[in-house]
Amino acid sequence: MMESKWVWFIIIGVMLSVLEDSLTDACLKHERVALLHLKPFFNHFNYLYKWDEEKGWDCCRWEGVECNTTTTTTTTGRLIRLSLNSTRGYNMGDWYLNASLFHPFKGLNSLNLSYNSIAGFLENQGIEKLSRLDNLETLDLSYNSWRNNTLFHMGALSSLKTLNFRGNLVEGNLLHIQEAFSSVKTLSLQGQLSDPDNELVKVGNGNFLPYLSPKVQLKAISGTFPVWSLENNTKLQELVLKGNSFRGHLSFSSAPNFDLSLMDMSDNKLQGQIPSNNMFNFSTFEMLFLSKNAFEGNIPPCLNGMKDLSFLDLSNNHLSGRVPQELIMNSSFSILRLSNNNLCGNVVPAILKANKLRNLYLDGNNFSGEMPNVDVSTFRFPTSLQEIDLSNNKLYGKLPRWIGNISYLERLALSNNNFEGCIPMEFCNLNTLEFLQLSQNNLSGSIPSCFNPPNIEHVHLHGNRLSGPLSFALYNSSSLVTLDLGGNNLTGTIPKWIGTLSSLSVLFLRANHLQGRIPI
Ligand SMILES: *[C@@H]1O[C@H](CO)[C@@H](O)[C@H](O)[C@H]1NC(C)=O
Ligand SMILES: *[C@@H]1O[C@H](CO)[C@@H](O)[C@H](O)[C@H]1NC(C)=O
Ligand SMILES: *[C@@H]1O[C@H](CO)[C@@H](O)[C@H](O)[C@H]1NC(C)=O
Ligand SMILES: *[C@@H]1O[C@H](CO)[C@@H](O)[C@H](O)[C@H]1NC(C)=O
Ligand SMILES: *[C@@H]1O[C@H](CO)[C@@H](O)[C@H](O)[C@H]1NC(C)=O
Ligand SMILES: *[C@@H]1O[C@H](CO)[C@@H](O)[C@H](O)[C@H]1NC(C)=O
Ligand SMILES: *[C@@H]1O[C@H](CO)[C@@H](O)[C@H](O)[C@H]1NC(C)=O
Ligand SMILES: *[C@@H]1O[C@H](CO)[C@@H](O)[C@H](O)[C@H]1NC(C)=O
Ligand SMILES: *[C@@H]1O[C@H](CO)[C@@H](O)[C@H](O)[C@H]1NC(C)=O
Ligand SMILES: *[C@@H]1O[C@H](CO)[C@@H](O)[C@H](O)[C@H]1NC(C)=O
Ligand SMILES: *[C@@H]1O[C@H](CO)[C@@H](O)[C@H](O)[C@H]1NC(C)=O
Ligand SMILES: *[C@H]1O[C@@H](CO)[C@H](O)[C@@H](O)[C@@H]1NC(C)=O
Repeated sequence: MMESKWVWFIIIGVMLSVLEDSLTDACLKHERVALLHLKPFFNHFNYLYKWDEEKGWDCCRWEGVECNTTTTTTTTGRLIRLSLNSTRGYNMGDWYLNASLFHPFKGLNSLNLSYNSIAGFLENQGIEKLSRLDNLETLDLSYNSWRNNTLFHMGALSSLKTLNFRGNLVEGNLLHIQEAFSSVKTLSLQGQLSDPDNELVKVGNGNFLPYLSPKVQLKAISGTFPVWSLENNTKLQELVLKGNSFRGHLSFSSAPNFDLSLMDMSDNKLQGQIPSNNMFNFSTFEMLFLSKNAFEGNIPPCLNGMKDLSFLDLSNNHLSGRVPQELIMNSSFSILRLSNNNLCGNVVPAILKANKLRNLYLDGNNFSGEMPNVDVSTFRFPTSLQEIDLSNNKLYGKLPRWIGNISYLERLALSNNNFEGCIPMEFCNLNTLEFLQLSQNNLSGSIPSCFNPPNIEHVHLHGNRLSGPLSFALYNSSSLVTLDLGGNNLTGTIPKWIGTLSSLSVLFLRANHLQGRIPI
């Protein structure tokens, strides 16, 4: 008995060691050994204790390790992704990494070293040491203590496509490091750690996040607009220099001739007019963000000539004058944001003919005009609209009934204008509405009792002259989070159904003539 048991052990042992390097789902031995050499440097707080101790010899099943299951040869290696992010622990003190430890991973495609307090490589090693990894396409070095010199040598990584360098200790004038980015397709040099992330994402439905995620990021960069970043870099597709301190005019010394589809210069200190000559005719632009600068003057009509431009953000500048009508009517935009400037004129006729616009933000300007009431049975509506923000302007007149025909409207903000009259019954047709803000107008009459959009989340109606009892409007709105009806002339008792709104967390009813208690 004893003897045969030992024989089995030996046979299994031999089989394992023979199969080990050829099993399709198992890691290669030399890669496992290399991982075990790395482990002590990244195992603070015992993050990686499971690696060999619990998960056994198949390193492809270890935390943060991903293998290519279709690789059969040992020439490229099997390990393709290594995520060592946050494995060192915060505040462990800066340290220097031995780049040679990564050399065995010949097939490595993606390496994540973020949040590890790495200050650099060991003496006589530069980032170029990693250039032996000729399959490396994604490198995340964010939130460490890398300094300037790392960036200077980034060019050595010829296979690199995406580099995240956010939150490191790089500063100074960028002019010297341009050659470092010759192969990187996405260049993003973003501002301080404390900057709120991608404020723009909030305006839409979040779909733009992937475009905006910073890929290369530096701290506190200043100077004039870095024309060089475009001129000798014809492969560049996205330029994100958001949240820095670039000053002066946005200007180009020669007719642009490149592949740029996204430019984000928002949150800088650029000033002067937005260039209007053909120097700014980027026919390849799909997204252009110039918000939070000090641009002044009129919006140049040439922006309308960028036929593929779908997202334009000029908000939070000092732009004045009228908006070229075509910008709203005939452009290819799906998102147009001109909020918080000094723009004026009657924008209503253009809005009525908005063709492809999905999100329109014109809030915080000096726009005037009256919303006309038209024959709802024949009028062609701007049906593409999903979000409209016209708040903080000087619009007036009655709320038009045709708003109820904008079938996919999700957000409607008209607060702080001079609208008057009733909330039309047709608003009850807005079945996709999530956000309604009509506060600080002169609206009167009662809230239509049929108003119960199934997905409504926020309703702001304060500061009007709405009257009558709270009938059955919103009584069924389990998604309602905010209900602000303060400062109106509502009467009657507070209905019991308010206590049954399961998501409600903000309720303002003050400054009305309502009676009774708020049911809890
Ligand atoms: C996996 O390996 C196969 C064969 O070597 C290769 O064609 C493929 O590109 C590899 N996949 C990745 C994601 O590296
Ligand atoms: C590392 O990053 C990946 C991807 O974001 C994440 O899923 C994982 O939890 C992170 N690891 C640690 C230890 O935080
Ligand atoms: C790297 O890890 C960080 C932290 O977990 C994560 O936010 C980031 O998305 C990861 N990067 C990649 C390229 O997966
Ligand atoms: C760096 O790692 C390599 C490979 O493991 C090793 O041969 C070398 O001695 C290490 N260098 C230092 C300075 O520790
Ligand atoms: C672009 O390249 C040309 C030719 O190599 C060179 O003369 C010029 O200075 C470069 N421009 C910039 C801004 O680096
Ligand atoms: C912009 O460039 C496109 C093609 O590159 C051209 O057809 C168009 O006429 C130009 N527009 C202006 C205003 O220069
Ligand atoms: C804008 O579109 C309207 C029809 O929708 C058309 O009549 C008008 O000519 C267009 N204007 C321009 C400048 O293309
Ligand atoms: C707003 O426009 C009106 C004319 O419609 C003008 O009288 C007023 O000065 C403008 N206000 C601002 C702040 O530009
Ligand atoms: C607009 O909505 C009304 C109902 O409020 C409907 O009678 C009318 O046919 C709609 N018009 C169009 C063009 O869809
Ligand atoms: C509000 O509308 C009423 C008429 O319905 C009018 O008398 C009043 O002046 C308006 N108030 C303001 C502030 O426009
Ligand atoms: C509120 O409604 C009452 C009648 O219900 C009316 O007498 C009063 O003038 C209204 N107040 C305001 C500010 O509209
Ligand atoms: C990066 O290092 C700092 C301090 O070490 C210098 O002040 C910067 O000028 C330098 N930046 C560049 C681009 O060389």
